[in-house]
Amino acid sequence: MLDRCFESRRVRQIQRAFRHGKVTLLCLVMTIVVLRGTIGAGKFGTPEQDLNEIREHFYSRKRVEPHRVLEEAQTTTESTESNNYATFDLSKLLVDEEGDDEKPDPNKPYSLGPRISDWDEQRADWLKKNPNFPNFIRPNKPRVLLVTGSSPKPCENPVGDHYLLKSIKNKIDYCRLHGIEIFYNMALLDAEMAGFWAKLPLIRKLLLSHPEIEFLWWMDSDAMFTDMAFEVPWDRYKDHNFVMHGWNEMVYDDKNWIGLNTGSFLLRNGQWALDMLDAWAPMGPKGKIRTEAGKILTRELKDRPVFEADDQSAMVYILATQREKWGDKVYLESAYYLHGYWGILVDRYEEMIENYHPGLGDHRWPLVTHFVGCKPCGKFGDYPVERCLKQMDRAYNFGDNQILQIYGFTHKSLGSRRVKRIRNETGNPLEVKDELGLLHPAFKAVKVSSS
Ligand SMILES: [Mn+2]
Repeated sequence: MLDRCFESRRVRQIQRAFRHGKVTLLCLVMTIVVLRGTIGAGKFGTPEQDLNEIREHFYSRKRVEPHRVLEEAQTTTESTESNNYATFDLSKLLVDEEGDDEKPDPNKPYSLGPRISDWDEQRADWLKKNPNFPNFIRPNKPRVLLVTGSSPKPCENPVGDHYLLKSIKNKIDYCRLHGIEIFYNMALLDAEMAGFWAKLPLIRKLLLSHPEIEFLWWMDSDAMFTDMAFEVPWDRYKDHNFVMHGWNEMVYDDKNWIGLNTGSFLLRNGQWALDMLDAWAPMGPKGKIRTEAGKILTRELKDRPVFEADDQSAMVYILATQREKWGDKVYLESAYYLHGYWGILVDRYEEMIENYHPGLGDHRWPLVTHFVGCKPCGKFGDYPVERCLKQMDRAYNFGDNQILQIYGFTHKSLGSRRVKRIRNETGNPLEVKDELGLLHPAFKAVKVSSS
């Protein structure tokens, strides 16, 4: 009986030892699995390689130190802060600092800055003293600065920021191909001129800081280049200072508020531009001035809805009422789309691809597609959000196809982010010619002086 008792106890002991052994073995296997994982011996590692790497792993603790530190930091802060970007509440970051801006004097008329009346002389003098910064980079090829920008704050919906990224990528592509410099602004330089008026103080500042710039090209963030091959006919504007898309009759005869568009325009650096900005600015200051000016504009201009004064209506008003003062230096361009309204263009892209080719810039292949009334970064636009975003994707892809073809790719369709190959790889990459000649276009060539 006692023996039997001892017998069964031993059996239990052996069983327990076995169980322990199994656990130990499991631990060993787990350790090797984990070590292999962290060291990354991968599926191709031989046992010898594994051993070597395990040895290296232990002898070079320094190398793995940051990993360990990160893990510790993660476990200690987990309770209060999250590492999860997907669920992070953005409003935590968007606490607005209290405004300590100087309050404008209501008795002083608004001004963009100190009065300058000899800018042409100052600039000519500077250009003479700085021959390495010529305002023309080739004959008939002015030095151009494309200026665009967006709000200092993130968009209302994060997807808006994604479209801003697409929009700047699109502009970078065009500017790189055409030898144009680019400036992206995210700072509100003058709180008085928030909204569509913010470009005025910015443009003035850039003209005065960069005398080497001959033309400043303003482009809204909601406008995209859809013809990467079209070069602006600079020679056509040699006697003009201000180029906007528009029609003389619609502006000067009809005073129609959409007779021109200020979403994409060219302004020549000079005293004339400073004077024009001074004439343009007075309806801009926010509050009572902008509201009251809006009433005048709605009353005086054709078909203008009731809303506060905007820069475009103000420009139509200035030109229509002071044509003799400004008209001879303003070129209202309608031979190509310096600005093209998206509503009449985006559904025709396939038809354009079928019948035409880039480089035309006009209704056959628009230089710019401008998403007037879509406000992907704001709260409310004039059109359904889905339609705007879908069509912006199409415009982006339409333009991007001309970039991708340089490298032998294209979007699967205008609605698709994905791309496909359009030619085979070759062992003689330098002999490949892209269809549009955009890899080394003539308009990008730099003339090196022989001295
Ligand atoms: Mn716009």
